[in-house]
Amino acid sequence: MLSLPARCLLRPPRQPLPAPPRRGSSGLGRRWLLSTPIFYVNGPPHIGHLYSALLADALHRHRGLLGPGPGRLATGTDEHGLKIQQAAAAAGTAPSELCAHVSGLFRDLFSRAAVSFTDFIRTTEPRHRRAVQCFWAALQGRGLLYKDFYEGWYCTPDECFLTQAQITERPDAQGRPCKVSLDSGHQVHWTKEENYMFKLSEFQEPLRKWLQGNRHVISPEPFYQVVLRWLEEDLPDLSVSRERNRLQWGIPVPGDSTQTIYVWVDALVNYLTVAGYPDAHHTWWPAAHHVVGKDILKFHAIYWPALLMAVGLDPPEQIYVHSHWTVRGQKMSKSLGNVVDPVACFKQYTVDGFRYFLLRQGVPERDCDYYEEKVIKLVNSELADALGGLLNRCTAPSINPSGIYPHFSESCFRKGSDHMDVEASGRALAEDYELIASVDRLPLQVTDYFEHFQIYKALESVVTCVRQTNGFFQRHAPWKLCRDNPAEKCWLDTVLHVTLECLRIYGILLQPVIPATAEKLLSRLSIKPEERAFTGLTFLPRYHGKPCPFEGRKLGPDMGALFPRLETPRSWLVTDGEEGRWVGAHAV
Ligand code: ME8
Repeated sequence: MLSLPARCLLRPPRQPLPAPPRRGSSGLGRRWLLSTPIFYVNGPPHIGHLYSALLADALHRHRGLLGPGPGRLATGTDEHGLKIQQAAAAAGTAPSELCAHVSGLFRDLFSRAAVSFTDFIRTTEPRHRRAVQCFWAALQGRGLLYKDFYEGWYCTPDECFLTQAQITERPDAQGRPCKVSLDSGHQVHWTKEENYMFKLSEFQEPLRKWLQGNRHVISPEPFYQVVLRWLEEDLPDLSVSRERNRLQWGIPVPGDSTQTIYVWVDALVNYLTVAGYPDAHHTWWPAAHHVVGKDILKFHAIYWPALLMAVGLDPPEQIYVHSHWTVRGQKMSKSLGNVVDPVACFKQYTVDGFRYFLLRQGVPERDCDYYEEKVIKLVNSELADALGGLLNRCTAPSINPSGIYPHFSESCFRKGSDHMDVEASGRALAEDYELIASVDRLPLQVTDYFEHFQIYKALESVVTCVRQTNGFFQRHAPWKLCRDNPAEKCWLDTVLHVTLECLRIYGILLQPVIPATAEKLLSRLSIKPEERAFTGLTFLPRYHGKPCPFEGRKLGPDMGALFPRLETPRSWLVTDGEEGRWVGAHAV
């Protein structure tokens, strides 16, 4: 039997609800506990799951490069509930086997995708069972649970209860009328059973106050507004258990063997489990930053903060919400057979190529569409041609035979106000000064975009600078300059120095998104691991009158093209739906 800490089981006097907590600062220099949703194991992972994990990974890596606050990134699998119980029964396998297998697929995918998770939680683990039972005992101890007969619509694929207003009628595959969730389109069933109810209605006002006092706690902003609107409607109490005879695959209610804890309460508590609840969570809670899809916003922005307040804990510091990926304009679904296999995408576009595509094209505010040609075009144009081409051109032995980080000459590229005077500014042109100003601004801009959950904008601003640098290189055509002429050599080296400096900044800033490519780029430039942090990042120090530690340094070995151009494909791989097996080629 699992032992719960005594404080979970005691029934403390009912305490007043805690005051709505204040949102923390942007997180710089503070702890952060980033999380992805934990994913259901009724089917293999697809690109939507990968996208959530990549967003969280990029944020985690970015924070790590800013230092110095310690951070964690948790992901994992949600393994209990009716949906999994039914999926296992349909597959003729034990739920535990299904869970172990599919959880392994998620874990492997995230490892392969270079998701830098520090914890991978499975809700079937003993540490989690103990946390959930302790959490339940705390709710009960505060008098916030009661038993009642619950009657209403239940949607098993979404694992949620719905009101009459949240359902509609649509014909099923055989044309028979069928009740479905308005939101997800999944079928619903009428249920009537005795459940434990959580007094969610008591939290309507505290939730409102919390949100009003923390205007940035849910981002992007339109999702914050959605939650506020939900809170203007009725907030009924929430059924938080199911009868054990219907749902065996779950954590039993402590002290009542006839009931199983509702899978969403079970799942949400995972964020506390990874923080060390019930014994050691105070170090990490409430530094929680959840990345979630818009489909599970209500669970994270209403139920979860209310449950936390109910046990006397602060709500999470931040909820980052993203929209969904569609495939060639259609919702991704098993029944349509258009579920895109991320592993096949890695084979086709490389890991960094696909990471780049998802994070560059994914705009959290709106749904984004995946199709193969778009990936190839974007990745070839921005990574292979613009970035890789630039590195290739400025390190080519014909142009830089000594293979060093060349010297910068102030007399060719003068600092400051005299740049309007062409004579005084040496050989630099007005556009060159614009480039310097853009790259100077870039690190702050990128950090600002990351902090505002706009990674796609951070990438857009890097690409704009990469293109500007290509323009600079093209404009001064260093391949036409003669090394034997001292004045030309000075300018040639300066053009190369500026270009390499730009590439160094891009390599450092791209680390959170394309870690392997950034590593290759920075190694080629001979930038040491300890020189790759965002802190103290100075672009072109020689221009600013400071010494440059890289000047004169031997470049790293040439390991070939930075990013190989992708072939135009003849096929794309999809799963065949219900069984989630990977099938062969589909003509485009
Ligand atoms: O809801 N585009 O798990 P789930 C982008 N276990 N992201 C998508 C997506 C798409 N088309 N489809 C899914 C659950 N996602 C619960 C969560 S958390 C305590 C419990 C992503 O397997 C997105 O993050 O259905 C979405 O919220 C999540 O996967 C749902 O995963």
